[in-house]
Amino acid sequence: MALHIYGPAFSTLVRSVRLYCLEKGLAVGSGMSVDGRPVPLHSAEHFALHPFGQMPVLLHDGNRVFETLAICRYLDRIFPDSSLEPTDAATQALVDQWASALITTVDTRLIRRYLLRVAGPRVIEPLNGQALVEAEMVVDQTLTVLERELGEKGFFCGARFSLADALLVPMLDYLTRVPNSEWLAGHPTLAAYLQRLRQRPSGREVLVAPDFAELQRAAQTSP
Ligand SMILES: N[C@@H](CCC(=O)N[C@@H](CS)C(=O)NCC(=O)O)C(=O)O
Repeated sequence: MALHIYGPAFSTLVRSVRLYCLEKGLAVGSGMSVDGRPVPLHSAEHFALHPFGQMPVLLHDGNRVFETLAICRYLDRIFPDSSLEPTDAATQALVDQWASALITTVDTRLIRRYLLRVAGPRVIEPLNGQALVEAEMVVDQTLTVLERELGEKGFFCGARFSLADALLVPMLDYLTRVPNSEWLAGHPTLAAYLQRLRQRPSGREVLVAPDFAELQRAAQTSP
């Protein structure tokens, strides 16, 4: 049964799930549609898929799963892949602790409190003045922590791609796309890591320039 992610291809978390699927060798579709029918953002049908009107939502074999971590763990159970899932408890905990920190603390600092307020599909509360300076400082501090953790490793949690990489890379990719910013210039280890992950087949397919018109198209073509 085909895997489908409800959510726009530009969403960082939709990108994370797509990267994770592709690294598992799974074909996956995505978009603001279900069974080929447009489902606009925050429509009644969207809230029927996700109680808080968020994305991504995975649809597979009659199952509907929301929350990115739950989606990826569902994929692990249905499509076990020893190359992506650590078998020892310590490495599993390392990946899980970083996956959790990336999707909460890091996502909040880099995406919700900064990126979506300077660029993105709908900048509702633009950052200016002191608030901008403070948000930028937090982004820089967070990148410093991430760079220290990555160190000389090939991937964020060791020698192999893991869920942590699928979560982190879309955020770093977007930071490099903020106009007139040079976020990774001061963090060369993260910059080289991002380049390596962009060059993988999964990165080439997913980490492309965002198309923010996807939301409008779903709204316009909805019956
Ligand atoms: N905790 C959720 C967060 C989901 C989330 O915030 N998704 C964003 C897109 S990346 C979203 O749906 N934004 C629209 C909204 O909240 O209305 C998860 O892990 O999936």
